[in-house]
Amino acid sequence: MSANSEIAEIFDRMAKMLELTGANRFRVNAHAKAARVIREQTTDVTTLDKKELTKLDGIGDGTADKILEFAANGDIDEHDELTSKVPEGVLEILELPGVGPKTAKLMWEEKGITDIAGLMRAIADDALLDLKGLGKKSVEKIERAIEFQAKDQGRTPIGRAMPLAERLVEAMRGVTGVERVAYAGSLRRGQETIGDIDILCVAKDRESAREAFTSMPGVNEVLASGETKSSVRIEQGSRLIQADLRLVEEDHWGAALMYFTGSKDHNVRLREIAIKKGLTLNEYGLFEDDGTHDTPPQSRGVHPVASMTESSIFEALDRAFVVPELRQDLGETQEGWEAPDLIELDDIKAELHAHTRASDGSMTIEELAQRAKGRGFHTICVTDHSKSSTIANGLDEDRLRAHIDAVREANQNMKGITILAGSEVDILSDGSLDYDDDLLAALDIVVASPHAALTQGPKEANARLLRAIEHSLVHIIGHPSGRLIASREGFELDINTLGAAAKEHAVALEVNANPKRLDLRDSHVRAALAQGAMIAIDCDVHRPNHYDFLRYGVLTARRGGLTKERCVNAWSQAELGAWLTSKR
Ligand code: DGT
Ligand code: CA
Ligand code: CA
Ligand code: ZN
Repeated sequence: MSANSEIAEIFDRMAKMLELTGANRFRVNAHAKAARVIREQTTDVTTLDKKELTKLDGIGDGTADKILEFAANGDIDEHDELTSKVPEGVLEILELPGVGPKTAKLMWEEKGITDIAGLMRAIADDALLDLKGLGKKSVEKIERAIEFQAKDQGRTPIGRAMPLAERLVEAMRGVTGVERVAYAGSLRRGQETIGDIDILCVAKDRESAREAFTSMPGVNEVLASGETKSSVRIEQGSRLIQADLRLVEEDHWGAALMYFTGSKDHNVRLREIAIKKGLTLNEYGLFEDDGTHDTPPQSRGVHPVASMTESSIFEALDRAFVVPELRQDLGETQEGWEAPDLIELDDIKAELHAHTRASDGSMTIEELAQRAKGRGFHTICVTDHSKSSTIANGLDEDRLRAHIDAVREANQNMKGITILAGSEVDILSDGSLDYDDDLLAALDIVVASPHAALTQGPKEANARLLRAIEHSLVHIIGHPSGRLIASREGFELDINTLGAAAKEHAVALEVNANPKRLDLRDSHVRAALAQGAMIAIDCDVHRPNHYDFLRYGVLTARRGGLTKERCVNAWSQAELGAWLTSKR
């Protein structure tokens, strides 16, 4: 973690703890503001002196002193003091959707609830209902949130696991004697969450490979270090992630990669196919073997039919090569299955959902566009929030009109990329939109997204989304289910109905590429495509580095079987323009 994000996190925590200990609003807000400002700095704030710090908008004398304190000591006294007052578990409770600071404070002070386990007991005992402002419905909501989190516990979002895995692979590649390294497992399949990171390695000198792996920076604990497998727990942000290193031989690299990439169900199918052909498939290769021996073929010196590469194994099984993302046991191992030409990162030529400082983004229109241009995009759409999203500083009608003018002007001035004026318009709880049609019609693009009332039941939620799809001025439905991975379940989508309606009304359904969202998810994409719908893959850019989310959106879409023809972001400028104007 960079110093800035570390300090920003500390200020965020302080803001929460101040609120929980009843500090005044002004102090709470000053800390929260400081966190936002620090997070957005491009220079390391620990290198600045007091004068430079106080020049930053939102950093006063007191905050500057605390940053200097952190730069000098690596911590902040006020933070330590608050940490000693507020139990860690209370902060965890505060993270639950549906629990605000007021509620967490009441639970703590009046019921002595200081962790999730205590909260679960209190719910089971019906002990929360006499707390001010907590009705039966809100207690049920909290209970669901806890259950939902428990389900996903221990799994790491791909957005955290991938950078770590890449760092590990890169570091191993630099170790003397290491000839091949790759990550396998759920990460290679592009799953939205990862249980552990599986790394395969071919090394001349196994001892130094093992040694390098178990002493990698960030390793917190070595769980095992044996002849062929080492396991460590490694720090990434505030989490510990398990990573396994498996040492394999060059001559069965493909078989090992295939075995440890999985999925388990996919592997089971392949082994069944092998058996039917009188062969045995394992992590050492594909062998001629009738299955009557006690020892495995590789131990009897049987020479494999295929083992060096994955494709040679698929070929020897008379099956088409299956990219890792599709190894899901959804028919891809059947005879005659045809590999779709899946969308690739480089196919994406437009970002259609992005925010500027006008609402809750950190960039100006020009910065946003420069970055898009740097990525080789032909189009960037400016889609700031609409008026009902007050927390996100959504634009009222007057501000939106002025913003449209500003976008048009920026578009005039900037060469090499087209900047379109749009909005991310709230889909209100009844499915109506947050602006009048006249104003929507003045926009080049309308992304309609649900932001509030995200706990609606399926009937209401699907009717709400359907109404937005049917609206003649809408192009894209943004993060349709509203889920947040491991924290909010979101709507239960009737994806078949929504996909069919999206096709009928020429609306694209979004795969929001933010790794906290990945919404639509892989199975939704698959179903929506089967109904003929188009898909948008958007980063929902708020900060410069959010363009990097794209890979996660693409992986999710690939898992759903998306080809570039059906992805609006992969269309040429002319095709995209024709679709957008067809709704004006
Ligand atoms: P994860 O880590 O829970 O996100 O999921 P995976 O798929 O990475 O699973 P993991 O780490 O337990 O194992 C990696 C791959 O190794 C898995 O996808 C298939 C293969 N594998 C592991 N254990 C077995 C097994 O007992 N049987 C079979 N057929 N394959 C296995
Ligand atoms: Ca794994
Ligand atoms: Ca594993
Ligand atoms: Zn957005």
